[in-house]
Amino acid sequence: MAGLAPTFGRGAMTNHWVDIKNADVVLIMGGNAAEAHPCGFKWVTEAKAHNKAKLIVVDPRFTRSASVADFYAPIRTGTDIVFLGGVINYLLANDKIHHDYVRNYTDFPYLVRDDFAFDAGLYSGYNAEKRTYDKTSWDYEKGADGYVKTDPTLQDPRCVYQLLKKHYSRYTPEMVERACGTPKDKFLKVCEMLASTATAGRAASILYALGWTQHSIGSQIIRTGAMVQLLLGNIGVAGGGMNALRGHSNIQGLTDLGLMTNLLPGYMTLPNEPEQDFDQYIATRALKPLRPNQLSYWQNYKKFHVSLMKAWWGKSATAQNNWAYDYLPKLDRSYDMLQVFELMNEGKVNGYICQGFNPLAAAPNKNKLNGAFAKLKFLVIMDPLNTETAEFWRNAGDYNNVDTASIKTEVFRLPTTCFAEEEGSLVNSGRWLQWHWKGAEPPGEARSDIEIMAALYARLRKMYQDEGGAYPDPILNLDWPYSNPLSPTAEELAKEYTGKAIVDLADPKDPSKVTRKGGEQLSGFAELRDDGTTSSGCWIFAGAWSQAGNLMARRDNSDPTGIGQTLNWAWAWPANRRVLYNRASCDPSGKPYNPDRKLISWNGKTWGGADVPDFKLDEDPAGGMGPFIMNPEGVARFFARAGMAEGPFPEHYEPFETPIGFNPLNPQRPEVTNNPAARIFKDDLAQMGKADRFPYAATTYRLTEHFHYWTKNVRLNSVIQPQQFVEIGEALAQELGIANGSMVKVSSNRGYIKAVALVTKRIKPLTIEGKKVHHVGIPIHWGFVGIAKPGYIANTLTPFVGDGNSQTPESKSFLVNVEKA
Ligand SMILES: Nc1nc2c(c(=O)[nH]1)N[C@H]1C(S)=C(S)[C@@H](COP(=O)(O)OP(=O)(O)OC[C@H]3O[C@@H](n4cnc5c(=O)[nH]c(N)nc54)[C@H](O)[C@@H]3O)O[C@H]1N2
Ligand SMILES: Nc1nc2c(c(=O)[nH]1)N[C@H]1C(S)=C(S)[C@@H](COP(=O)(O)OP(=O)(O)OC[C@H]3O[C@@H](n4cnc5c(=O)[nH]c(N)nc54)[C@H](O)[C@@H]3O)O[C@H]1N2
Ligand SMILES: [Mo]
Repeated sequence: MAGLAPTFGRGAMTNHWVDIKNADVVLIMGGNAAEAHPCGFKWVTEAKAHNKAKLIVVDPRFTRSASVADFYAPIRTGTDIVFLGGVINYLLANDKIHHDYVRNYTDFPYLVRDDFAFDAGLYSGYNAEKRTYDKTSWDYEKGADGYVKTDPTLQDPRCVYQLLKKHYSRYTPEMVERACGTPKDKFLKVCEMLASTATAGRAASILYALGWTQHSIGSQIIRTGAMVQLLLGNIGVAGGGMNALRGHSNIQGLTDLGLMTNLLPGYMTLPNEPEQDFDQYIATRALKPLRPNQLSYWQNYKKFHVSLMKAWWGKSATAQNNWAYDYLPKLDRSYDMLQVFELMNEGKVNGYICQGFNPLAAAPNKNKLNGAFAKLKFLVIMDPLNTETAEFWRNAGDYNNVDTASIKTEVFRLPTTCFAEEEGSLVNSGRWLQWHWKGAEPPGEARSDIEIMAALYARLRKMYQDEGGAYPDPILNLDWPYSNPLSPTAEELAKEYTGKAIVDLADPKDPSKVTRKGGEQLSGFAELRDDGTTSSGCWIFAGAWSQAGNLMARRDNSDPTGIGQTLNWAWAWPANRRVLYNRASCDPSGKPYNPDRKLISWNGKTWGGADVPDFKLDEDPAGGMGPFIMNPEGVARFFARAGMAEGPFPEHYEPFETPIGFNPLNPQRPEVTNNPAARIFKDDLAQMGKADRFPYAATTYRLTEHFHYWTKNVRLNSVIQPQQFVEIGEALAQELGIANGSMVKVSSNRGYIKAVALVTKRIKPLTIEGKKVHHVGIPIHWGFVGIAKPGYIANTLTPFVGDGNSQTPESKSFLVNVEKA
């Protein structure tokens, strides 16, 4: 089993960094961009300086972002759905929505099946035993013609608009104040500022990161934010968007290339165990349009998939063997990080490869991980640095209290290079693939990850050749066309994932004409075919290295329209498009909603402008094709159908460790206190702490001065932030008699850490359901390896529970107690 640093959040920016300067309002919520994305944050400063933009920050703490905001509102951790649901209610009740946009570009008029129901916190189809839903009823009503029924008047009580309005009518400003602790007047002020962008000429940008994802309801928080943006008509327009500010410099590339256990490159998905039939696998992903004249672009799935299989298995992927479909693993479950460490803890995993990942420090419930690693036969660490995980077996006193002698796990450390010591591309949050060049030679015995993996592959293949094995074909037949098989170059790999023609490609309309010579690089994914004549390791990257060369290496920053659309700087997926869904920046006839920040428009014959149109260039708007071409609806969804684990409309559930112990929206129903479809295992559920012993709401976060667990190996960073501290508000410090700078013991139901108390004005108690709730802030950057002061691992405290869709752990909301140490 191999573990790469998992992506703790997902998504991307629908827009891009530079585009933030076009915003009229910026909402930073569930993130702290000034601290964690200080370079990108400069575009917020640009928007304020040149566009008179208003910056709003909503965070449990008064952060560095808040300190330069125009408006700050506090919120209790884990209650953002109540807040955002309240914004939805406000926008609908006060008619502050972009009417033309929602009527034409969303599923507002779509009718929902009669048997779909929502009752006191639960949707239809719940199975309490399995903690999952049968989602059959979560769907639209279809007519005899096979298309979804609609009511353009929006009067039908079963239309999405009416259901949405009813669902969020419970999310009143009073409810927001009671559940989130945000004073009503502050909440309403945020609503007003956002509502100012419901018109065509104004846009708001939402910037979020881990403060939204790291919750047992994280994915649904993000969906609620997206719904706010759709109501305001802020998706697809310059200065708008849902902008996920990603973490590691290339974590966007990690998800794009499918390095999640359930994904294939380009957001295709691995088959599940019941999906043994190839045609069925394709059919369930190549969705037919749900409304007339819609594109449903995923109908091209087979072209992307077959091209991927050709890239991986070359001549061995044939029409006869369904393009090597049997070589792909069929998932019996999700193998996300929580699941893998659970299996390891059950003693069901022999070996684990940790590549650029320090789970002992990064994953929740450190003590559980200690137990899990001790049950392995071997652990391989590929890392330029020493890590806590590589030394999980070392007794470091209180910091890592293990019985070394009883641990039999064999640990291998393979020193790797880091990005500065190799060339290649990094994908940023704005989906730009930017080529970089080697800056230094690797020290000592370090080898690149590629060389290590190639050498590992060569030896495994040799073993299969010599000794056979249960199913050697996928290993033996892997295509390995690199000039030095032990060291594929970045250029070779980049050309492979962007894609090429395998043989001469004939024009489908005129077979006597060749449109692309065999061996040439493709210009984009439109050239991909499902007959084995093209190959591309990641269809969304197709065209990044074309016959014109390496477009990722472009560095021309000319910006002809002045709105930051530098189409010749690097290359953005998909198709070098900078703003996703940019068709939605124009009205149905193709006229830009905001002529001052025009992305594209229709000139009567063709689409064009400052961006690469998200539409066929000659697609006449009179045909009525919707702008959300990846959805079979052609429009954006308020009603998520069966797409989410918890239900089609986001509903608030308390964090698994809740300071109030009940769900303010459904106080009478204990079974809906927490997310009924979260990722959780039995023992961990039993281990959740209660407010009687752990009364304070804790959250964890980063500091500009450190990068996770690496920079405690660097002298300068270790000098600036030498040791673990926790932030405690003045009121709590006074209650507990804790002095600024003194040592405190912070404990959860899973363990404790000791840290310096930083008593601050930046955290204030909130009143939740009549009860005073204090927050405790815990930065994450220390451990027992490195040159900073040795210390505890913050994740000793965090609960082993995750989101039901992304399985991201709930690191941002749990309960602790604080005592003088
Ligand atoms: N200097 C530096 N920069 C980094 C990193 C680093 O280690 N060091 N790490 C990178 C990585 S991998 C990532 S993923 C990003 C993360 O980027 P961010 O998510 O911006 O960073 P965090 O500090 O984890 O958390 C952000 C904020 O969320 C708030 N918060 C906590 N709970 C809630 C909640 O329930 N609701 C709301 N509204 N806010 C909440 C916290 O108080 C905190 O201010 O940063 C990246 N940038
Ligand atoms: N409580 C709590 N826990 C959290 C978070 C939180 O906010 N709160 N945030 C979570 C998030 S968002 C993240 S991303 C994780 C981070 O968790 P990790 O990704 O595990 O931590 P890092 O220290 O960033 O990186 C792991 C290792 O990658 C190594 N590395 C760097 N470059 C290379 C390379 O080129 N090749 C190889 N093989 N290795 C390399 C580094 O030396 C480092 O040891 O932590 C998560 N854990
Ligand atoms: Mo991250």
